[in-house]
Amino acid sequence: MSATVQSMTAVEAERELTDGFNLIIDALKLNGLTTIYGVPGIPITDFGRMAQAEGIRVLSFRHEQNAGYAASIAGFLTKKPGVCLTVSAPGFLNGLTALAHATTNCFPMILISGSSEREIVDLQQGDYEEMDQLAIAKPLCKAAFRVLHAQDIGIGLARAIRAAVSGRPGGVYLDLPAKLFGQVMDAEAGRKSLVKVIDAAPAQLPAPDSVRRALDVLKGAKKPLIILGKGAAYAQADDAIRQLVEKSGVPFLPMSMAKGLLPDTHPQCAGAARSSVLKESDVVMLIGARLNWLLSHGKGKTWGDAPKKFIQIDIEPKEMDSNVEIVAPVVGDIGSCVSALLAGMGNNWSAPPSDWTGAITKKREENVAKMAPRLMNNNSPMDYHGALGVLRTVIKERPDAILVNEGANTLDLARGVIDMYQPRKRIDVGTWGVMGIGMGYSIAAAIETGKPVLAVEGDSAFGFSGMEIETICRYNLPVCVVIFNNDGIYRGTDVNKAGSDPATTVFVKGARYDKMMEAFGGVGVNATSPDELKRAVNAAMDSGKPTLINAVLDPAAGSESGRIGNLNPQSALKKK
Ligand SMILES: Cc1ncc(C[n+]2csc(CCOP(=O)(O)OP(=O)(O)O)c2C)c(N)n1
Ligand SMILES: [Mg+2]
Repeated sequence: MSATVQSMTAVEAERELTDGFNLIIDALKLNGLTTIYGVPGIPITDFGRMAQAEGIRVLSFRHEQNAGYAASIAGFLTKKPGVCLTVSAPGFLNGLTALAHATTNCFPMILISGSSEREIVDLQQGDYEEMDQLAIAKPLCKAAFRVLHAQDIGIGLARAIRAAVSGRPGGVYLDLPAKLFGQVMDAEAGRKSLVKVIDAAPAQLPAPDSVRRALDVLKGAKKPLIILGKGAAYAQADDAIRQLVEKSGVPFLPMSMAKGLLPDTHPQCAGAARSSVLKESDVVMLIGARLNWLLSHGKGKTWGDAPKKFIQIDIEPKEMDSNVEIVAPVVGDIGSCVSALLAGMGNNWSAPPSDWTGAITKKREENVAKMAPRLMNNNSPMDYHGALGVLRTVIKERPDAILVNEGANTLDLARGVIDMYQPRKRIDVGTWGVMGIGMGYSIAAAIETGKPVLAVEGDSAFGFSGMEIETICRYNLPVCVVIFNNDGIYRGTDVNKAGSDPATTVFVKGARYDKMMEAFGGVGVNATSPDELKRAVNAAMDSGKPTLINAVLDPAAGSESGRIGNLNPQSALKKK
């Protein structure tokens, strides 16, 4: 054989082979998963490089937890699993909080972690980053899979996708041992082994009887209320939900991340009359909302003494009767259930009694009027209401911007003050009230939607993911971070009376977070009054330049734990 023929044969032979690296990339692309959030390192560095070279967008973060939160919210925003990629043991563990968060919040997400040599890990012989990751992930997610052979990559990813998005969505762990990446197999057989998932989240139609029962209960109501949860926002059944609310004439209350499904300024929105409608309603229809702690479990003082009937629409049958009796369970995907209810309502549905809707409108108007002057103050240093009055207008003028929000007072007050106008534009701490979602969410929101992002962050909340402002600058994302800097957790005024260490809830006084942003080439602004804040935020939203605004708040502004101080256990022995 001549030298040329020889090398051609070698090329030919190579062409007919594929390997784990390529099969994973091909499987992801085949299923439309073209964005990865992660942190590189052994054994996935080359995988990330190759994925990038093959047209997958690979966003490198500074910490896996933030990449994980990004993936989780990408899942919420797109109904496709968000993908987070990490190294073994420590990287995996860093991503795990976000995986558990995704599961708790019903966001579809796949955490893909490289792992060490099975033979050594299982004999506990001390491998590099040794850990039985699959076993550890299992209780924290909806499903967990490990792929050992290249020919199983297609099936493995297909199972992960289905588990993440079908039924009630959640987090899935996919364990890929280092050896898998380099495993070689015949290219044709490899192609055939890939699986394109057809109809990953099949519609689940509600039983006709359950729909009739729900409508009968709703029809009999004198004081009906609809509560929209983030499951309703996730469903992307926006038109049907709006039609159901409007056709029924029933007042609605949006949970935090359901705000904007119908505008907060909608005449039927009872957001500004929340405490009275919860107490006084007689029939409550929950749409993609759970009766967990955020709704006081459907009982107790919050819900008043009047007897209540609950109708619940949820894809998960086990959700029914989780806290109180559900007289009309409707199990199915939100889109199908809402459409079936709409169809069952017919054309002569009568609106709820006007003394009920009128009383709510009156209450709402009173509360809005009470709030209005506080939102217009120009105090310096700022208080929450002065600063939020500005941001409320920013979102009103830019209803398609995405609002990210975390903190205690910063969260609770922003949720109440900032009206939302479009679905899935408000993303926040979710079911756990977790701090640390801020920058990961902001990055994913910008990447997945292409819309400008406004992140309203408590100074403590920001600290959990603050290093990712480098990531924001690196990818030049249209993110404006506003830090409500009150020098601490809840307040900056606590004093430790017992020694020289600072109190546990306070930070460095007068910190200048804006200077951090400048270190990475972003725009940093120190804003000491609502007027300055307004100018800075508008400039950032107009320019789309990565910006961080240090909003100087009165350190005494804010209360313990924001609006949930009642959840703090109290010591009977506490010194007065
Ligand atoms: C991961 C995590 N750790 C700790 C907490 C407890 N926590 C609740 S709110 C909060 C910070 C509140 O301070 P800040 O973000 O500055 O908001 P402020 O009330 O001062 O506006 C903390 C640490 C949490 N919710 N999540
Ligand atoms: Mg604070």
